[in-house]
Amino acid sequence: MLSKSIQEALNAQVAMEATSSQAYLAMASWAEIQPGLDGVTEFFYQQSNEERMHMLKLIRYVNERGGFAMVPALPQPIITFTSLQKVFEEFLKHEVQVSESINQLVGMALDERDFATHNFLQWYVSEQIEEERLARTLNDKLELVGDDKSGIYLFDRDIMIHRNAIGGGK
Ligand code: OFO
Repeated sequence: MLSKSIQEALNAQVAMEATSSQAYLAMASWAEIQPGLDGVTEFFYQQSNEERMHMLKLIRYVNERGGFAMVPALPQPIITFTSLQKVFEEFLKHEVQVSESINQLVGMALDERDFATHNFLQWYVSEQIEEERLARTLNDKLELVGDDKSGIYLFDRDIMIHRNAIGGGK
């Protein structure tokens, strides 16, 4: 059985994963209407699906442990961006926040000696290492490319290769 405080914290994480999913969906939609960003579009549609899966995993865990997972109301995410760089800066910012939140949850599970939740959260800990690494790699590449159109072309062409290489897609 989950304690009230752990249940609340897990529900807050549900909201965070749902917020990530919406944020990446908005990025996908923005990218889709830009000329030539097919790779980036696909990347964010897949990221969005992945975040939804992270949310579902939490929902099912909370309910399985005798709690009640509450589907949250969500604010509208950022829907337009002034550059591709801005999109990826937001992506990294988001992932760093999610990692911090997971770390806090892990600490809380330990404090409360809720070892089942602590164990459950280890999957998220590893996932966040990969997601942050992916976001940083992509930001570094974009910084190198700057405004160079052929660089952006290659970035878009290769983005799914980087995603698969770093281990995204869970
Ligand atoms: Fe849910 O993994 Fe990133 O945010």
